[in-house]
Amino acid sequence: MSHKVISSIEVKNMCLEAGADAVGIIDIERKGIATERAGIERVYPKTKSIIAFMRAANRENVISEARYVANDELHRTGDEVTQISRCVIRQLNRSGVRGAYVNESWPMDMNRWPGKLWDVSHKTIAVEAGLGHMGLNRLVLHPEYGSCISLNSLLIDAEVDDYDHPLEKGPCIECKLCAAICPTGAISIDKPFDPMACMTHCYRENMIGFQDWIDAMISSTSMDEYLNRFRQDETASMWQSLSFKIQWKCGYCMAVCPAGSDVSDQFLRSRKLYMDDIFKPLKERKEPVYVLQGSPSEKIAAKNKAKKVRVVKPFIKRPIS
Ligand code: B12
Ligand code: SF4
Ligand code: SF4
Repeated sequence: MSHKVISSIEVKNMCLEAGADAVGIIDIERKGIATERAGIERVYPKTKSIIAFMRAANRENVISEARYVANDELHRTGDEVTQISRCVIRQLNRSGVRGAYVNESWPMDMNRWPGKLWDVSHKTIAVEAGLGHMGLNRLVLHPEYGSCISLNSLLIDAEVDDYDHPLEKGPCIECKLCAAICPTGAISIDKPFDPMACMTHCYRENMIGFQDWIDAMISSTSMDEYLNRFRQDETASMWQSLSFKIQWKCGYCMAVCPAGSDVSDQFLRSRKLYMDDIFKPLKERKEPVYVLQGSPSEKIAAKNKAKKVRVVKPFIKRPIS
C-alpha cells in the first residue's frame, strides 16, 4: 500500500484559493476526535488526515431583523462550503490523493431517525484543528470572524507533513448576550445547552415541525382545529421551507455574538450602540416561539411579551445522551 505524505502548506493554499477563509489539518489518531472516529470511518474508511476549513458568512445579512435575508446568506455560505470541498478534493485527486467531504449539514442519514443522524461533528474537528473554540452559544468562534461561519471537514487518505492543534485561548468574551437573546432558554449560564429546546423552535420547519404538521392534518377533525395548530401564515411558511430551503426560525445566538476581532471592537467601543443596533431588534421582534408542552422553554418564552408562545405536542420521545 502506498504511503502518501503531502505538504500542509500546499493543501492549505489549495483550500484558501478555492475560497476557504481559514484551514487546519489533523490526523485521524488525534485523541480529541475519538468520538468522531467511527463516523469518519463510516463515511471514508481510508481516512488518515482531516482537513477542517471555514468560510465566513456576510455578517450584515446574518444580523438582519429580516430573517429570510439571514437564512438565505447562511444557505448560500453552506453551498459555497460544499463547492470549495468538491474543488479541493478534485485538485487533490490530481496528485494521487483520494478523499470524501462530509455534508455541511443536511441531508443526513434519516434511516437512523430518531437517533443521531450525522456522522462527523464539524465543530469538534474544527476545534482540534485550531479554527476556534466553542463559546457559551455552543458555536465555534473563530478569532477573526467570530460565530458567523460555516464549517466543513474533508477526509483524505494521505498523511500531512505538519498538523495543527487547538488554539490556546477561545475568542468568547463571556458577554452572555447569546443566553440573553435565546428565546427558548436553550442557552443558559448555568445549565448545559438544551438541543431539544433549540430544535423545537429554530427547526420548526424541519423534521420535528414537519411531523407535527402531518399530525395536525391527519388528526384535525375540522379546518378550525387545523388552523389552531397551523395558522395560515404558518402553513405558508411551511410551504416556503419545503419549496425552497428551510427557513430557520432563529439563529439569534449567532447574530448577536460579538466574539472575533471583526466585531468585538464595535461591541467594546459602545455596548449601548451595539445593543440598540443588533440585540434589541431581535429581542423585540414580534414572532411565534415554538416550545414543547410542559418544557422549561414554555415558561422562559412567555417572559418576553414580544413573542407569541406556540405549544408543540411532545410526540418525539428521544433520549438525549
Ligand atoms: C445537530 C446540529 C444542530 C442541533 C444541535 C446543536 C448542537 N449544539 O449540537 C440544533 C438543531 C440545535 C442546531 C442548531 C443550530 N445549528 Co447546527 N448543526 C448540527 C450538526 C448537524 C451537528 C452538531 C454537533 O456536532 N453536535 C455535537 C457536539 C459537537 O455539540 P456540542 O454542542 O458539543 O454538544 C451538545 C450536543 O452533543 C447535544 N446532543 C447530545 N445528543 C444529542 C442528540 C441530538 C439529536 C441533538 C440535536 C443534540 C444532542 O448535547 C450536547 C451538550 O450541549 C452540525 C453539522 C455537523 N455535521 O457537524 C450543525 C452545526 C453545528 N450547526 C450550525 C448552525 C449554524 C446552527 C444554527 C445557527 C442554525 C441556524 N441557522 O439557525 C443553530 C444554532 C444552535 C446552537 N447554538 O448550537 C453550524 C455551526 C457553525 C459554528 N459557527 O459553529 C454547524 C457546524 C453546521 C456547519 N457546517 O457549519 N444544530
Ligand atoms: S438558534 Fe435560537 S433557540 Fe437555538 S440556541 Fe440559538 S438563540 Fe437559542
Ligand atoms: S455571545 Fe458573548 S458569551 Fe455568548 S458565545 Fe458570544 S462572546 Fe461568548
